Amino acid sequence: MLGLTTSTVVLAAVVTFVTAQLPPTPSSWPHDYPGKPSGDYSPEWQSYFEVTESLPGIDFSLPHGYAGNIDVNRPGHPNNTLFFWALEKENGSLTAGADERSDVPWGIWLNGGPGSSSMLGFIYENGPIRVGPDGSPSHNEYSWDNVADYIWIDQPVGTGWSTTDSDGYVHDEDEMGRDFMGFLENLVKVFPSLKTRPLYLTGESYAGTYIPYIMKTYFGLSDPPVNIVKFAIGDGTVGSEATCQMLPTVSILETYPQLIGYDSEVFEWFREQEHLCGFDLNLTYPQDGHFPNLQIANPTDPNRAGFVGLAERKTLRNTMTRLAVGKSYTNTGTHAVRALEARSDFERHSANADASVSPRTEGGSAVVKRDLSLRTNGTIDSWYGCYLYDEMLEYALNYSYPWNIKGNSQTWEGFDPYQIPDALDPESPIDGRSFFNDPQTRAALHAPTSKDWTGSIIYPFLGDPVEGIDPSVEPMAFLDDLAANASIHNVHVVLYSGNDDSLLAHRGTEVVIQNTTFGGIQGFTRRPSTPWYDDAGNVAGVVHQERNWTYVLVEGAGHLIGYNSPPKAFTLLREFILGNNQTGLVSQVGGQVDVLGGEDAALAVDAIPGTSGIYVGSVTTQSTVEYPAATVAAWESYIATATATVISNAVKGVETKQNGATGFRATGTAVVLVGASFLVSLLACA
Ligand SMILES: *[C@@H]1O[C@H](CO)[C@@H](O)[C@H](O)[C@H]1NC(C)=O
Ligand SMILES: *[C@@H]1O[C@H](CO)[C@@H](O)[C@H](O)[C@H]1NC(C)=O
Ligand SMILES: *[C@@H]1O[C@H](CO)[C@@H](O)[C@H](O)[C@H]1NC(C)=O
Ligand SMILES: *[C@@H]1O[C@H](CO)[C@@H](O)[C@H](O)[C@H]1NC(C)=O
Ligand SMILES: *[C@@H]1O[C@H](CO)[C@@H](O)[C@H](O)[C@H]1NC(C)=O
Ligand SMILES: *[C@@H]1O[C@H](CO)[C@@H](O)[C@H](O)[C@H]1NC(C)=O
Ligand SMILES: *[C@@H]1O[C@H](CO)[C@@H](O)[C@H](O)[C@H]1NC(C)=O
Ligand SMILES: *[C@@H]1O[C@H](CO)[C@@H](O)[C@H](O)[C@H]1NC(C)=O
Ligand SMILES: CC(=O)N[C@H]1CO[C@H](CO)[C@@H](O)[C@@H]1O
Repeated sequence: MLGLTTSTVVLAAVVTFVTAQLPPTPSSWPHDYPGKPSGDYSPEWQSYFEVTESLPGIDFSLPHGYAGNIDVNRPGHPNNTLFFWALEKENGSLTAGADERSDVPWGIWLNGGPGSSSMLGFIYENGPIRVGPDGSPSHNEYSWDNVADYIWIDQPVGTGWSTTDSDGYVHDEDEMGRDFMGFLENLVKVFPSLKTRPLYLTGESYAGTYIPYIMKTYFGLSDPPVNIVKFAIGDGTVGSEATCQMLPTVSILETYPQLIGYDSEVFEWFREQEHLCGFDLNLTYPQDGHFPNLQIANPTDPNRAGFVGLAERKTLRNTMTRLAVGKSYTNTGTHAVRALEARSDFERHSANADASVSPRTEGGSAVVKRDLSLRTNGTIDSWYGCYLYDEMLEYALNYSYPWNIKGNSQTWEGFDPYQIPDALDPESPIDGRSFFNDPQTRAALHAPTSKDWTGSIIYPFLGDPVEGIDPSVEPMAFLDDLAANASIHNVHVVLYSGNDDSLLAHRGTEVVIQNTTFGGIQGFTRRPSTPWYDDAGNVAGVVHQERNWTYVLVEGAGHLIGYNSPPKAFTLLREFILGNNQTGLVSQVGGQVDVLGGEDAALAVDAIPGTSGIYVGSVTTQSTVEYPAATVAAWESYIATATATVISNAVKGVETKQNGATGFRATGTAVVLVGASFLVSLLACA
């Protein structure tokens, strides 16, 4: 495939590649372990699910837990089950009786995909086990079961250790929601206190699609099986692909100007493209009227006909249906984000046709740049169309140090869409197969023997029999309705984002919030700019809360927040998800607006600068690349002017509304460097 040059042939190759990777839809079913009760689910099943045997390589004590498969009650599909692994906060807290502990919270964690196992979260993010790059497990003291009884669930059916017959994979998100409710009905028969105890439904990435659909199903039930009080989505796919992935490009560049070598000309060029594509939405607080339904303009270059064809076949449009397969996809053992990969694959093979590329060397640090003069001249780039994210990645891999040296533009290794400053090549693997498929683990967790565990599959949605892509509309399309239901049922909402995530960057989440009416007003009424702090007392990002919606930006973490920073993820959970910490809460006190924890003008910006260092090395960080101080300084003075309008407007708003309250820092793009050394040490020990 690498030798192919004409676009038509490449298109065929790419499509074959994508189709060929669609997994068959095998059947699987739960395994009957000794002592399985015969009747309907009941507390009698607790001892069947109890995890009593030790797990391989675990030389520390794990919280008391329960695991196994539970039916989803789908008519005609008796083998359709979800797999769960539940951990008790205290011994006996999950096995409480029906009327006990009625105000004690419990939580559910869902990874995304679609097709990613939540066991990945268990061993790489927020569970008590952390599997290292060499496959050996160590203890994560920031496991979420320290805050509440927590249950990691593999879903939809067929994902991870969840089972389904080959005709039983979900057709769409509505079926997913019904399956999930069926599972919960049975789960609460086993653990009766869970029926009434407050449930916090949490997840990440494509769970940004699952969770709103689960909530929609839940709100449609007159007698729901559980009592959901809050849902929280991290780096989620709530908006469309245009909103979540293309629109944030300029704010990503502002966060990590290293991606364009701190080059203001290139930045201006991207800003022009952003404007031409209609992605320069102006967020106002509050927002007045819905944003348009953004479209991604296709390339117009005749040589890109294949790309356009690919886009029209939805293989590209629904990139996010395949996103979270991400790092864990085990075919290559690297972080191939598959649809992105397919897309980039096409471009890479055709890129030599791009005559305007003229690398040059600067300053001895292997910086090259593309000559953009005359490239577009006020029009949408004919080569990329409005696939701005793709253009940004390609630009970095081709021209920006260190990606242009360390990255492999054939395989995309060396660029981590999940965590921008991570330029490790190869990546630290996220796998877990050897741990979960160990017979000892399998038996201890009462896992199926009819299949092997894999971290991610390309989920085959039966509603799209040709390509298996999720046919359901993005949750943004019904978010006003969902928010109204949430208000009626007093369900609180938390949306959080890692500042270093490029795949589903925080700007997209902010657009989603400003495009939603909750508590009778569209969007937040004030720009988020209140700092929150980690347990060491360092600024950890921005928090903002209004009318039972909370937004949290986490600095020093990417797409997988618990992976990058277990302590920050833990504090986030304890304070803002499970907890009711009111930092960032806007309230009216005698006609005066008050924001708990204050507002910091330096945080009232489109983009908070990321870390200055880019981590390079093989599997673990060997060194950190920083651009020359003069380059950075020049950029800072440029960007302060370039974004001055936005910043001063924001601050003016704050001052007016606060009636002269003090405490605002000077305007400008103060660099908030948080957690650089912390991150390095984390990666080094990961
Ligand atoms: C936890 O409770 C179970 C019964 O539910 C009991 O068998 C076990 O010994 C207890 N473990 C600890 C550490 O107390
Ligand atoms: C369901 O599982 C059983 C094994 O328990 C298997 O024999 C049967 O073929 C499965 N049914 C389907 C429809 O896959
Ligand atoms: C809102 O709740 C109604 C039931 O009151 C339900 O029919 C509808 O599907 C729900 N919609 C969403 C998006 O939650
Ligand atoms: C946002 O505001 C800028 C400056 O006023 C304007 O040029 C741009 O067109 C606006 N964007 C949209 C999508 O309206
Ligand atoms: C804004 O919300 C409307 C529906 O209320 C939707 O049609 C539109 O696509 C959304 N726009 C963005 C940019 O999210
Ligand atoms: C760019 O556009 C301007 C008018 O908008 C035109 O005068 C100029 O010739 C164009 N340059 C090129 C190289 O096409
Ligand atoms: C927010 O939640 C509180 C209690 O949890 C409730 O009293 C209040 O009405 C809710 N506010 C809105 C705007 O939904
Ligand atoms: C709320 O969270 C902040 C973290 O930003 C922390 O500093 C503060 O102590 C918390 N407040 C309470 C009451 O726990
Ligand atoms: C993907 C891409 O743009 N590749 C190009 C990067 O730059 C080198 C050197 O100029 C070209 O040979 C590649 O085609």
